[in-house]
Amino acid sequence: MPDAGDLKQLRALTDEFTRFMLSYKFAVDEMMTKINILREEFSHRHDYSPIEHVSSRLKSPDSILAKAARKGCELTLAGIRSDLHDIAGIRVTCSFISDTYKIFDMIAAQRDVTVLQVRDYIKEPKPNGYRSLHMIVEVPVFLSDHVEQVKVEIQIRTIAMDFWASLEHKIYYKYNRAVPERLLAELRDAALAAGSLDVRMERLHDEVIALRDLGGADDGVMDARDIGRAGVPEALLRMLAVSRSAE
Ligand code: 0O2
Repeated sequence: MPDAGDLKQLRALTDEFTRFMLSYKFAVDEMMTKINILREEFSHRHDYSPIEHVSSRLKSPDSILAKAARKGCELTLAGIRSDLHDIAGIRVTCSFISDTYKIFDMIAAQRDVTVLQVRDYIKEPKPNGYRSLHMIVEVPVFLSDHVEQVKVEIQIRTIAMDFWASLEHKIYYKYNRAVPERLLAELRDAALAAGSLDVRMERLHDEVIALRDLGGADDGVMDARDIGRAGVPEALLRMLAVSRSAE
């Protein structure tokens, strides 16, 4: 049975690990706020949002330990903090390839964000077909007695890239990392198809934007937040007046 000293030490270690994980949670909160502000402000200024979806996750303690062992990093919190870059992760899904670079630039331009590493798997896809734009950033987290610089991995990709990556991830784990060559070839093929779909969709989108800029018709829908702000057509007002006087 553990004695009081052991229990005290266990409690102190648990507390230290909890504070370690909390710093990553706070860093994710900071980055999510920044990204949501960019998303809202961009849609307000440009009438469309380059971001379709944002999600975040923290690596589980088991997965942190497994990756630290795999990378041969020093098994201390300081060693893990310095060598593991993706304990905190954010994924930003965009409609179009150009949007992924827009988001990247907007994040990198923030004064308190330091970009530590960039991996552009969109320009240079991985041999298996994986495409995504990765950045490791560091953000300050203001705690009660000190400021900590915390790393966050941000993956930015299109819907098609994300669809491919989540399917590939599932297949990879289903086959316990030993995926049959036939499936690997199909995945490479699907990645190429997703790549050309991205290019076609962006070209179509650019055409639609050009038409709209020439004064094309509106698309017939409105955001619920605009109720009360959008004007009511004169013909509709006249119709309401007629039906009211008939009541
Ligand atoms: P999980 O389970 O998603 O967290 P480094 O961290 O720099 O030592 P790493 O991890 O190879 O080296 O960096 P890289 O290549 O930037 O990959 C980081 C993350 O990108 C991975 O984290 C995956 O989430 C994703 N990723 C990279 N390559 C692939 C791929 O081929 N297919 C899919 N589906 N995702 C990929 P983890 O920790 O490997 O996995």
